[in-house]
Amino acid sequence: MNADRLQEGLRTKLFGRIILFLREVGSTNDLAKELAAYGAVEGTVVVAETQTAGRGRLGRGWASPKGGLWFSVVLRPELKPAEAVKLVFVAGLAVVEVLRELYGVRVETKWPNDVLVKGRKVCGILSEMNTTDGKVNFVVLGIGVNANFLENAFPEELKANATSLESELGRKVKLDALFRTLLERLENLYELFIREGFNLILEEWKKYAGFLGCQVEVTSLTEKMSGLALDVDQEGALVLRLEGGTITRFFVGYFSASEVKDNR
Ligand code: BT5
Repeated sequence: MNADRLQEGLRTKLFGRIILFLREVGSTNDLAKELAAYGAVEGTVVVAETQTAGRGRLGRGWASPKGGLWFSVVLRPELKPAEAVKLVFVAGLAVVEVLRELYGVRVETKWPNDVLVKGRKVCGILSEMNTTDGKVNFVVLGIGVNANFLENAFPEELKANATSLESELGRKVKLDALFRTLLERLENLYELFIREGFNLILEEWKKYAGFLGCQVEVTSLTEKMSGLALDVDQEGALVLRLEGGTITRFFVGYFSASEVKDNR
């Protein structure tokens, strides 16, 4: 990845006007949250070639070898927390649309934060929110795309469930171009979400949701449940019909920066 060329021809108003590029960082989300806490403007982006402590949700790790696209965007939406949690769908939709358009891969969305190819994860999204008294100070949206490396770069335990663009396409992709296109789409969909609300985003996102109508297993903080995935509703909740016929909903959680630390 060429740091000087990341902004070349970038057609955004706000996203990526400030880009911090690092060869190596613990986690782009952590650094972006730190910058946001110091007042970084909306659209500030942190990109890294590798992450030594890449993070998933709930304290899980994220393998981030060289060749992947690992970046985080600082957002300052004027939304209530219950609305801002839906940003994870905005990011998922942006990734799915761009990967389909640029490379013709049949990627799908999986509730709430995954992008899959043939059932294997090619991208993960980590949305973290910082709030005070029910007001959103900032959201950091982290996106990790397994791009230019093969399966042997994954730790053994991930190989069955993870894939990369290079594995799927049989060639490398241009990371700079992927980054710019993603950032542009993300900004467009973010604006749409702020202007028009969640409906359009959700309807589009659901078009790519291969899991709907399938038997799925959901792990929440407290329990594991399996059932038929009926829908994702207006609140971003997964609607599941359990074996006995009971309908239950799972919500997308969110963590403020401090809560994430406390949970470890
Ligand atoms: C996610 O969490 O999928 C969110 C991943 C977000 C990564 C980006 S990279 C830029 C930014 N900076 C960060 O530190 N994070 C964000 P979750 O749904 O909790 O999934 C995590 C699980 O996915 C792990 O427990 C593994 O099983 C699996 N996994 C780890 N690394 C992977 C990879 N590179 N590809 C596919 N699966 C992976």
